[in-house]
Amino acid sequence: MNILLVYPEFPDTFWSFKHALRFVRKRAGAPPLGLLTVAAMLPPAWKKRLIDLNVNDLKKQDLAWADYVFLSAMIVQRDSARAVIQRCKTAGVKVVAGGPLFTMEHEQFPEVDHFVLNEAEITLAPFLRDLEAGQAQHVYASTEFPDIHLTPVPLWELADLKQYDTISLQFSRGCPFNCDFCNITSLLGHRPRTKTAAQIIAELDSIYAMGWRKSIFFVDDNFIGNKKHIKGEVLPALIEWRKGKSGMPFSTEASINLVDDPELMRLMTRAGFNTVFVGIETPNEDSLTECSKNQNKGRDLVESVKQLQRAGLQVQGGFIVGFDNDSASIFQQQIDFIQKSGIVTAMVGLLQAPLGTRLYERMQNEGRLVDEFSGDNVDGSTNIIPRMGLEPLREGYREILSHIYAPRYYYERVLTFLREYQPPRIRRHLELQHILALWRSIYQLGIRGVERAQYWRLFFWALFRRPRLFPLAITLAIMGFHFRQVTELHVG
Ligand code: B12
Repeated sequence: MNILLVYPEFPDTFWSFKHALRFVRKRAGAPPLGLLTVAAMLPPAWKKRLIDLNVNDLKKQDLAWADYVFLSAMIVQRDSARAVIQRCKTAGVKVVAGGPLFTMEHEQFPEVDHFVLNEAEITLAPFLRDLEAGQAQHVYASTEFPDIHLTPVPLWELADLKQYDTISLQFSRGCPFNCDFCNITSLLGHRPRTKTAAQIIAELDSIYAMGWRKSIFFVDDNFIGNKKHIKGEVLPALIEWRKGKSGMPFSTEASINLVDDPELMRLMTRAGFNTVFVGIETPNEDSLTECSKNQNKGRDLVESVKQLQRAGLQVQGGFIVGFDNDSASIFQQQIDFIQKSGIVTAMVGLLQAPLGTRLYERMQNEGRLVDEFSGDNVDGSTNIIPRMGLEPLREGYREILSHIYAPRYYYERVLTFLREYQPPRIRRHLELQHILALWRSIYQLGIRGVERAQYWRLFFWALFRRPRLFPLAITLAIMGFHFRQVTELHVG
């Protein structure tokens, strides 16, 4: 059996990092972990190949080779996924589809032969059994959440790793919190399900053995969802694993209460974590109450962010505007917060209500749902009618984005952050591409760019005042270029 695993193309979005990846000559952020995990669950005798459309084209001969195309996608990849399905139909290849896009809206894709929805640890085996018996059904779905102790090491060797900047791996699924706009708990449950330390070490070993030294993104919904387990077992194992190795800095996603546990922060940075994405959402306490983001309430959020930075963790933040409790002053409040906290990568979006959330239900009951869900929470669109009115919200949103990603404010924020930041000691692994990226940044940002004054100021500040942070300073300058391109795309 020949299985072609296909990952559709991402549009030019905030998280695509397309404009930044050009500097390091990479085609895409990370290989598709879902597909590579599924590949490892297929019979070993089957032949498997991966086409990530963010990296390669899908050629006629690829389709001619395949008995089945296994397709995975997020909602933002909807258009590209449709085009792939169409091509498979024309070529007469059967399509098996899974992953978040199809789990949420498989009815929209009548041409797909088989849907293997939810988590493949439960739904794939019955599909494979039926396929072998020649009686595969149209839809396999489950409301159960599998134990991920048995999830195999993903087949990273199917991906052309040279084309990527990061590798994602997963330690846990699910989140213990209850934010009303987030669909993670309906997709993956409340109780964090974790892998064992041995599983994670086996995954890291296989990546390290392939020669990978660049960053690793732990794509957990909340890495600290089960503190006891990570403090007692996983982080000590990671600290041990890291000894004598170079490169492979870790990043992840976690809730703000990480800052309440200094030992946890210390263990994380010793294990090699240097970046954490945190859902900050809003400095407006009433809006935090409205969306039940209780873990963010009753604390000085700017101070919490700075504590994380001082501990060695760069904080990337998610922000939302458009809560019912937001007034016209929210836009300036968000700008002030973002600038003051030194959150360089600030993902700001309009409040959206994904299917399966409590917010969705409330909006439906109040007759405030509109349109379909774009799936990109940073494109200035929303599927709800905001209380403050759509136009004022969009206008304020544009104001935030054009402010925080304008070179003057962006670079000011980079400096605010770097002044605070105490990076963990991770033995550096220098690659030729990093040096070339520096030259490209000098040309693109320092000579041709509108940000040239700010670029050189940061360049010399880092070089002379904080030389250890110089590579990070250049990386952030390059990311700022990407954010501005995407922002201009959405807000003009
Ligand atoms: C890592 C990640 C990213 C990375 C993607 C890196 C990459 N190239 O893979 C980055 C940071 C770029 C990203 C960005 C975004 N993401 Co994201 N992301 C995730 C996250 C945290 C983990 C994904 C992952 O790798 N999981 C691990 C693998 C093993 O799980 P999986 O892919 O779901 O695969 C399993 C099953 O789905 C199934 N399966 C998957 N594919 C297939 C295919 C077949 C054929 C079969 C049989 C089974 C199958 O089997 C696997 C094993 O069980 C998820 C949340 C989550 N926990 O899943 C959100 C998630 C996928 N992201 C989401 C969203 C909305 C986004 C963004 C729009 C913005 C945002 N809020 O984050 C952007 C859009 C991307 C873009 N470029 O514009 C949503 C998608 C919702 C949807 N229905 O589409 C999710 C589910 C989070 C959420 N709250 O809903 N994201």
